[in-house]
Parts: sequence; structure tokens; C-alpha cells
Amino acid sequence: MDQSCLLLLYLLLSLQNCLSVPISRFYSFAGSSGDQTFTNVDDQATFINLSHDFIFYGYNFSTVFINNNGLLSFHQAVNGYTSDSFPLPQTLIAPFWADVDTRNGAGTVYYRETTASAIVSKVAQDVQLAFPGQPSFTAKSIVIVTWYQVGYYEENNDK
Ligand SMILES: [Ca+2]
Repeated sequence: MDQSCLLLLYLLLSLQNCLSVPISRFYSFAGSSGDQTFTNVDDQATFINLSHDFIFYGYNFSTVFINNNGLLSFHQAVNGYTSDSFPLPQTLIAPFWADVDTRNGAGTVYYRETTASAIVSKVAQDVQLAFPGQPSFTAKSIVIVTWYQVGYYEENNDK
């Protein structure tokens, strides 16, 4: 893993009935975590001005857009809801690309950037476990985005 990487985007997903990753293994979110929330929207985005540039495929990014349809983008917000196949003309990370709709109280998207040493260290440790053959990895900050119990278009929350 590239040691010059200044930031690791660590993505957390959650669905009401998701059994693949128990919520106990998520990084903290909501409550006292300091998260900002993104609620009651459909096909919208918000952004974080990063404290350190994120180097991704050779480009430096100082802003990340959190798109409520389950995408992180870097050049601009993406309001697309159709999960197109890769490669795409835009620089994206797509942890949960779907037609998310949090209107009508159907879930919440939590997000934050943190430099908390306990979290930065834990993420570095988790990256090392996931990529054991790679050189040591360090990060200066972490972006955590959690799509928690989000609904789907059009204002549905029954799954
Ligand atoms: Ca949507």
C-alpha cells in the first residue's frame, strides 16, 4: 500500500437486514461520534473539505462528496441512482450504489472525517489484516460514512 497516502476512506454500510457485517464490527457512528447527518433526501449530495489531500489513482483530492445513493465522488456530486458498470468517466468509490431514498424518515446517512488516533490506528491495523502482503500502511485521517437503515426509492423503508 502506498505510504504517501494521506487519507483512507473507510466505508461502512448498513442495511436493516444486513447479516454479512455485524453492526458490532462497525466503526462508531451516530450518538457521540461527532457524525454529521444527511437525512430526508433523494438523489442529493453533501461534501467534506478534507483536512489532508486524498491521493487516489494519482490525483490529489481535497474534497469528497457524499452522495446519498451510496457513492463517494471527488470531482463533483453525483445524483445518479443507476448502478452503472465500471469503468466510469468519473472518479468514484461505490460502497452502496443504489437508489437510496431517506425521505419520510427512511434511515440516515452519517458521515465525518476524524483524526482520532484510536480510529486511525484501528483502520491501519484493519488494512494490514486485509492486505497482509503489502507494506505498512498509515493514514492521517479517516472518513467514515454509514448508510444506516436507509430506505429506497420512492420513500420506502420496508427492507
Ligand atoms: Ca435515490
